[in-house]
Amino acid sequence: MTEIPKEHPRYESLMMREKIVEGFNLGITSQQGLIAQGRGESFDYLISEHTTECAACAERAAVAFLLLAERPVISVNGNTAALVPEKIVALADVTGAKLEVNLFHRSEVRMHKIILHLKAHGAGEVLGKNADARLPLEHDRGKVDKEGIYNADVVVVPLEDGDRCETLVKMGKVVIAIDLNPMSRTSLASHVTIVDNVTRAIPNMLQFAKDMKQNTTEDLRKVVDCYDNNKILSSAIYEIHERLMNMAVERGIEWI
Ligand code: PTJ
Repeated sequence: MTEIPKEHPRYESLMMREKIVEGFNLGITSQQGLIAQGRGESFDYLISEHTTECAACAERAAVAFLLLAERPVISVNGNTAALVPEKIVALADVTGAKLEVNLFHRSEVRMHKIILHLKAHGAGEVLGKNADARLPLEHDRGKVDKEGIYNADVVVVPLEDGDRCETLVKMGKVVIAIDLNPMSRTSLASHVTIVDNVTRAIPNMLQFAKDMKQNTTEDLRKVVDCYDNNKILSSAIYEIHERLMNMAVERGIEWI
């Protein structure tokens, strides 16, 4: 890993790159995952690389859905495994969710390496290898475990593709997406859209889960019932718009 000085103004962002590159070198992250990270970076820039108020609200609601769920599952791909292995394992632990590796660019070698990587970071059982059930999808993301995603009632999908997200919604599952692009198909199709970097979203969700774990079912239900994803998406887009306007003014661009 390249040494990045802590005082570098882009420290967090550069460290994320290092982790993704390390993930790639370990055979966890796909080549395409490197490109996806770049796409995420540009959207992260537009939200000032911080957790916005609406993202925090979505993260809290997501945790309430997870704690109320009967069969919650957190889906893990190559990017998530490289960026937040420890925290995603801890989140599954606190919420009682199962972990399932599900890859767009699936290979048995990568599946195996990601499962080992999660286990090295404290995971118990990690699903995904059996692939004994099939979602109605042409590509490999349709290969799932019967005891995991296939029968789940609530699924968390970080860095998802639109097809599978829409399929999971059609199957009647509550889908929680983590996606920095508030206008992606995934973001629009999900029940809860967290417009935040997975590196902030998962630790925030873990903290919410620890804080809310003792809440009554009634209290959790209140959080879920008053959640409005359309409001969250429109706030996310509004925040991007405002940030761009403010930046332009700060940088001396005159509006004509
Ligand atoms: O590991 P695999 O084989 O399953 O492949 C996974 C990738 C990430 C390659 C695959 O899912 C993919 O192609 O993803 P996309 O469509 O490039 O990215 C999905 C969304 O995630 C995009 O809207 C990105 O802006 C967003 N994104 C990228 N990095 C992050 C992110 N969202 C949150 N946190 C990030 N770090």
